[in-house]
Amino acid sequence: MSEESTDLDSSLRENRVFPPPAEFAAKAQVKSLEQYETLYRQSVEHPEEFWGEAAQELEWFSPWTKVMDGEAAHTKWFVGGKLNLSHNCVDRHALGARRDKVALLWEGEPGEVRKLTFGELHEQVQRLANVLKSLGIRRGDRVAIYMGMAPELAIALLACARIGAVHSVIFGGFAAQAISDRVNDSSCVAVITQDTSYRRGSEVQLKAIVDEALKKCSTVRNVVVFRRSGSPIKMQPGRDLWWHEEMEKAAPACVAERMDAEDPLYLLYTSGTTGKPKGLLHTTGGYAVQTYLTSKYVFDLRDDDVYWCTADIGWVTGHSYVVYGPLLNGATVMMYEGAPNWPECDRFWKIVDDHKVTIFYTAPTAIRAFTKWGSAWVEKHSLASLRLLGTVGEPINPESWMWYHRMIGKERCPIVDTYWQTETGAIMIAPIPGAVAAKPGSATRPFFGIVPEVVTKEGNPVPDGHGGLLVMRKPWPSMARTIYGDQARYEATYWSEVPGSYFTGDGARRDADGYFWLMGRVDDVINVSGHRLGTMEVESALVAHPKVAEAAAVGRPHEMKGQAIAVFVTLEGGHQPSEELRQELRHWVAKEIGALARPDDLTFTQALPKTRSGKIMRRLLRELATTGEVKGDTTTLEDFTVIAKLREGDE
Ligand code: 6R9
Repeated sequence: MSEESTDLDSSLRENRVFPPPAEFAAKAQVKSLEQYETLYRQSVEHPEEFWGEAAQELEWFSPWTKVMDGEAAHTKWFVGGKLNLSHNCVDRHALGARRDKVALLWEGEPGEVRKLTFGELHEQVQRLANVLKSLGIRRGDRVAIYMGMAPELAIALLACARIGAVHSVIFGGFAAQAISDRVNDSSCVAVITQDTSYRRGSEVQLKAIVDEALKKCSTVRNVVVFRRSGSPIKMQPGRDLWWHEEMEKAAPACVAERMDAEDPLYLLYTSGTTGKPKGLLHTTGGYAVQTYLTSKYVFDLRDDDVYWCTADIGWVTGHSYVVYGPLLNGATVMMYEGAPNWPECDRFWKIVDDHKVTIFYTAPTAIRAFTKWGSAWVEKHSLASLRLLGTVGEPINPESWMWYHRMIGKERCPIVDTYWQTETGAIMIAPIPGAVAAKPGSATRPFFGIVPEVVTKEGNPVPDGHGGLLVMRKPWPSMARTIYGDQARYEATYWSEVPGSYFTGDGARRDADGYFWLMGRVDDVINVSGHRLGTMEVESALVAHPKVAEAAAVGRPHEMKGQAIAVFVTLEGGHQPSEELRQELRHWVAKEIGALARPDDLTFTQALPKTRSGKIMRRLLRELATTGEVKGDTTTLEDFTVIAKLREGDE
């Protein structure tokens, strides 16, 4: 056996390579591997030159004196430069050639369509900025936003950015307690919300949840309420204001604040490994430059694209790749309000055809759902407008990748697997689609200026082909600058584990071609008899079985082996759990990866516990596999009944 297959550090034994389609590469901004490699080399050898040049493509009120200054956790970017992101996302286009180009192309779940040109967006953003000002909101104040996927959500972000208020978007699926915690952590002075929002045919009571949350928040003076459904809600006199009434009264022009490059732009909370959510703080200049440049190159954006990232703006992907990145590029951004399976499982494909979407960016968890629902839903639609596909959020198992490539991309569209984090602000590792060949399951090679490395706990480089910790050796413009109110935790979590480097918390390996293979969070790596196994490998093997829909693998302590593998499996429709199937699947994994990977425990379940952004909560499964119950924090869990059902054991 080769080194590769005995070393279970490196396990996704995937060796298919998909070069950029010639037709795509011919028109792409970066057309060949040589061109990528030359640009990459220049970008890391002369980062100040590289990022400085990229920044010139945006509009600055006054230039920076130094591209970067300081080091590691303390790096500052575009020192002294003044700019405004709302101005760059909107005014720059509205006052130029794109005034009548559609900026936001929105479809509500019930089916209505709205189109806002850059000119219209410009007016809406300025009016809302004036509304916020009229409420006494000033530069530096924190404003919480709790909305569904309406154009007004994007307008709210841009209006805050315009006046220098720091937005803190709270995903519309969070419960009241999560809102109170986040609002209080950063002392928000106002909340922007809406009456209700549509999801799978029913209404989410956003305003009522805000009312509940604000009982525990003393710093909020006002609540601005966008009317989406018109369903009856309670308005608290003196505190609550209707969006449409205030917008009508507000003046249509509002000069954008001159923000310093290092001024805060937004806060976004992530659920870390500990109980308390971390409010990651992103700043203005560096974030603008890297979201702009990654959107331009990774999605190979062209002026006639209809770009659709299916993420909710409540997550970082929505911030960087629904709002800021594409709008900085003057792109037409598709937004959809509701569920992918409403009214039927082909809603996304219908949207792609109806609006001639050219770029489609989604999460592996969604792709697995589409696979489970079956190809017939896809085959009803042409999807001929698509030219590029993307994924984000977790490693994609090669099975799903192939399905995406064949069924959605019709073997014509490159797939960009984009690796990054809330903390990194923008894409870090992803193929430049006209230049770098894809390998299913690999995020491939670093973006310009990014220097990832796989290292040991001590920070020593790990040889290619072996697993280790993924770090970033060099700072990058869009990195989060701190955890709000907790600089010590920021430095301890990200900049102290591996001295001098940024620690991602992910395990990875690099192959001989310099491709990065993400192996999941390091706390998700299972160590069986001294051999490390990515949970992802076991899952990937299971999902490749025709009867398995989804799988999650975790480690639990084991006397002899150090750790044993516990897996949780959901079956494709029409298949029933049985002892026979349990043995078949254990054997299957052993056959796919090696006897070492044979799951010790296999639990059939109807659903896996997931965060609202679709990530499997392995922490909960680990706890369940270890102790037989779940006591840990479940605030980000999407469906609480899942845990109760899992606890009951096999169904
Ligand atoms: C953008 C986003 C970050 C974590 C990250 C990693 C996982 C994201 C990935 C990926 C493998 C990819 N992750 N993209 N793993 N391949 N293409 O998802 O941010 O919600 O903060 O999650 O997601 O484990 O550390 P966030």
